[in-house]
Amino acid sequence: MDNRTPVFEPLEFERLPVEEQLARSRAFLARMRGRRSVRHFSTEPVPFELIANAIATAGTAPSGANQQPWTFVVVSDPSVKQRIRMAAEAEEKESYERRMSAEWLEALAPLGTDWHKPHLEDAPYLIVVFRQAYGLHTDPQAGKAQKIKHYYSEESVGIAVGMLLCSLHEAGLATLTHTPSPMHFLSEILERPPNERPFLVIPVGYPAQDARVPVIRKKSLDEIMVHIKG
Ligand code: IYR
Repeated sequence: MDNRTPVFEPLEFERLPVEEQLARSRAFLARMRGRRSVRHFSTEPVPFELIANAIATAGTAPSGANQQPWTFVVVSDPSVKQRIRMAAEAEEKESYERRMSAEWLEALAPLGTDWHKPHLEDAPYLIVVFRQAYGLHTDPQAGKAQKIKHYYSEESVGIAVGMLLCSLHEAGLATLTHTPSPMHFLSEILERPPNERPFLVIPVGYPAQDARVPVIRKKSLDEIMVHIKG
């Protein structure tokens, strides 16, 4: 059989009573409303399985042509975390002091961020997410690696990261979505191949005892939803 011929199987789907649907949906919303981006981490260790399960959850995400164009690099080695912090702070210092526009700095002002990134060392784990801009397939006969076009890789990795964040939050952990810029230093430090582009750095751990977060508000449902009714 040609491997491009689709093979179908019955969908496994549990139809829930509507009361249970509503209860689950409300409980999930309430849980997710408690998620915050955290910049003050405790150094307390975290069970590794929580990280592994979150990445496995991200791996269930839908993706363009089911190409799953992601690699999640987990860093717990203190010396590698330190190198990442040093490189990120060097880029961020340059960005905050010279590269970012006044408009950008003004947009960030309510969050109170700056170039200091101690959380990159304090958090017990960094999950560095890479987007595979294209795939590499090595044909055992030809021997030479072939480039495979990837579709919607940005969208795919974004969805997977959303699911990763939900899993980590649900598991009682704090996260930050950190985008040092530029971030090619991550490919060098973590020795990733050229088809993998750094996408996000996610420090994961327990919040510090005295962790503080900026007072911000999320838009209301009315502000974000448009319902076209028949
Ligand atoms: N990458 C910088 C700046 C930054 C940019 C945005 I947009 C943010 O929402 C937050 C920070 C940093 O990580 O500090």
